[in-house]
Amino acid sequence: MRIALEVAQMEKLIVTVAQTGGIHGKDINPALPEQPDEIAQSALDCYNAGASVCHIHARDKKGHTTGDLNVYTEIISQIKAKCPIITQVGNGIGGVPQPDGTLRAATLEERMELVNIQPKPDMLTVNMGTFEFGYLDTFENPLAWNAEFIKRSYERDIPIECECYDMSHIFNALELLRRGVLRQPVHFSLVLGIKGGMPFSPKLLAMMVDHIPEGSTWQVITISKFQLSATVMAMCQGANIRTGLEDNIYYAKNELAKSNAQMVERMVRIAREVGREIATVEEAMQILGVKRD
Ligand code: KMH
Ligand code: ZN
Repeated sequence: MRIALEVAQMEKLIVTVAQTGGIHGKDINPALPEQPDEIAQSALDCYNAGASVCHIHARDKKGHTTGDLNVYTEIISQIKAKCPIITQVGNGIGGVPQPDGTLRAATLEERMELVNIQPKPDMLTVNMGTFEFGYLDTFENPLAWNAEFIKRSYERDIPIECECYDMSHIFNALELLRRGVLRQPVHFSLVLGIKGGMPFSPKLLAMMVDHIPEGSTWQVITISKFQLSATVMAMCQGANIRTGLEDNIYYAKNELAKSNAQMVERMVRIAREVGREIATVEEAMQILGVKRD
């Protein structure tokens, strides 16, 4: 069991904003940034509010999720032109619309291409196991494919964040660590509340945290109704924060969030109130192992 740390002994807190996501769009919250200029402007607003990492998904001109590398190029270039926030591309891409109106999961081939984005993203995520993702049916993340993705990312000096939706995903990460594929410290996102993965409960979160190696960084991702309470609970245990419209379109019950920056501002405010210091981009780069050319 982990021994609790005093807040004053905790590492500086990294705030990630997941602004867009790969599933829902402006149809359910008009403030969700879809186009590169909107994503870059929102990233700047979030940086000014205290975010040091911007988690990215790409949309085409119609707002549909896309794996087109040119769109990622545009997004990352525009963000870099505005502020130094760490750019992190989600390797799930999301649900790509089909002619019949349904969504298909992005293919493993499309997703592997993300290791080639130019300019280089500062970080990439890896989803640590295959499971039935609520909206998309099977979300394929085979261990051997993940190992190859991580290997190619490290070849470009791009650090990885591990998204774990289930206990078994933590053990998949530990297996890749044992094989020397993943490097310490591992950066974990503990994702609770996605249909098909583990639901959110304080006990399930505590069980996950108990199984990550000492020295790892972690944050909790929960969607919608538990996001605020779970994130506050986690920050009091030394976790980093992820917030934003990818995970939650609401600011409060029945009240849509006005912007990603509004979500960041609240989390920074609460973190400061509980005594956590917010990491600058430079500090977050150091903690996450981000190296720029
Ligand atoms: N949508 C989140 C629950 C990714 O983009 O690769 C998980 C996520 C992973 O952000
Ligand atoms: Zn994502």
